[in-house]
Amino acid sequence: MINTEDTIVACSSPPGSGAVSCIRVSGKGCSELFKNISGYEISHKEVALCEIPLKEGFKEKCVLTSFIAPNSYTGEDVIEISCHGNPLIVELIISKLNDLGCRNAEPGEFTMRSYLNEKISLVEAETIADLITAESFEKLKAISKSLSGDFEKELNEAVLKLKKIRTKIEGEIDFNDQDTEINISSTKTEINDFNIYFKDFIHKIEEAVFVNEGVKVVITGPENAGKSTLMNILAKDDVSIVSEIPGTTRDLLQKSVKIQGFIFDFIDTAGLSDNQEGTIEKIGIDLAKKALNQANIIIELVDPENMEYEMVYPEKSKVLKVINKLDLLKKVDKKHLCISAKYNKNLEELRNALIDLAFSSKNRALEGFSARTRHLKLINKCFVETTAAEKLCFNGSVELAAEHLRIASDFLGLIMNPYSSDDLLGEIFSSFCIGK
Ligand SMILES: Nc1nc2c(ncn2[C@@H]2O[C@H](COP(=O)(O)OP(=O)(O)O)[C@@H](O)[C@H]2O)c(=O)[nH]1
Ligand SMILES: [Mg+2]
Repeated sequence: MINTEDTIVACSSPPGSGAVSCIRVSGKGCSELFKNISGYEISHKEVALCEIPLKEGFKEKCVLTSFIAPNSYTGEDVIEISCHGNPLIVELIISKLNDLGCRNAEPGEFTMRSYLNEKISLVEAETIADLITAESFEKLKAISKSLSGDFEKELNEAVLKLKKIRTKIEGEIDFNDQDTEINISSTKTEINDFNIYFKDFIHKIEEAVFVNEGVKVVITGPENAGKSTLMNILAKDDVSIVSEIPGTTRDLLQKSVKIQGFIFDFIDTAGLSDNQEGTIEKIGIDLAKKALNQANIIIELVDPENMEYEMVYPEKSKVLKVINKLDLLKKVDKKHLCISAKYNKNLEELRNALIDLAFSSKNRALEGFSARTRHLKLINKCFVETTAAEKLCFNGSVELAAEHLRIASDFLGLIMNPYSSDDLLGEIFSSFCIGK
């Protein structure tokens, strides 16, 4: 059960030594605490300089800043205590606050309270967590667009479009008298239009997730094609062992690389060839299969000796076939990108091809916003339902179609308003850092 009745405390600045550390306190008990520590009555945006007695006569000079509910991050009374950035001092202050009745906050608990007090939406809360961990300027820009509401605006548009269709179809069902057929031709068109629009919307969200969480690129292909060499040159680091001995790579090796500011997670695999006999090789192949299932892009790397290599990949995979060992190639294959991983030839072309596959020109110009896999999963579930509804409507099963549209709406609704199940909220907020 989520408890929002008590007063919580945590260090909100990074752990370790620094010039200043910030301890955040939130909850109903703040006014009493403020008075107790500083001797002043709490008022909004009051800043008080005071010495807090800690242990055996040791005192710490702190700056206390107060925010009165609802005008604070959490929507509750909040005190922020700035002290010298020594972890020991932070510990002593928190321990003192524990003695005064404060409970240590769980990860993300301040932001969860902010959400529960309707200061921010769930999408905003998630975006704040992403903002804190963003490792590139491009990502920061996309996140700031989501924070200013771009993603929610697009989402609301989809919600409203769907609602309009539902209202119409449910209205027609309600007013249908038993003797007449429901006229559903315009409803059919509307669901069809919605699905066309929604497909585009899904692409947008996919790219928004790529910007935020990175693009997973799995390198596969026959043994000795140069997969590990390619991995190393893309990673600008010796991540994988390169060897002419087949079957050297067995584990999955992963490395994040920035290309034109976007994050790509490259995964080097053992490839999928069936003539790898040993148990360890087989484990490597199983791992490779798993990775392929989760890939956003698959690079199938072949070399002049294995040009006929063919594999079946998971449905809907984006596969980029690339020919390596350009230096050994007798005739350049115009249909495919030819590179040399070892001699660094046409690698820029490969990087551009990856960007083209992952992002539309709009997102490349960094006009896009950010989103999360959680959102995309729900949006995809919604699409399964609206596609089913379209089919049913065409077959004349209007009531069933309406039911699928209702479920589709519910999935979209879960992005902004998950069931307020404690477990689900706990799951979302537990990935936050402590003190946020
Ligand atoms: N000639 C040539 N050899 C390459 C090239 N790229 C990789 N190799 C060699 O091919 C062999 C197999 O490379 P490796 O990266 O281990 O292949 P993997 O089994 O696909 O991971 C090594 O001896 C590499 O040096 C290339 O562009 N040209
Ligand atoms: Mg290898």
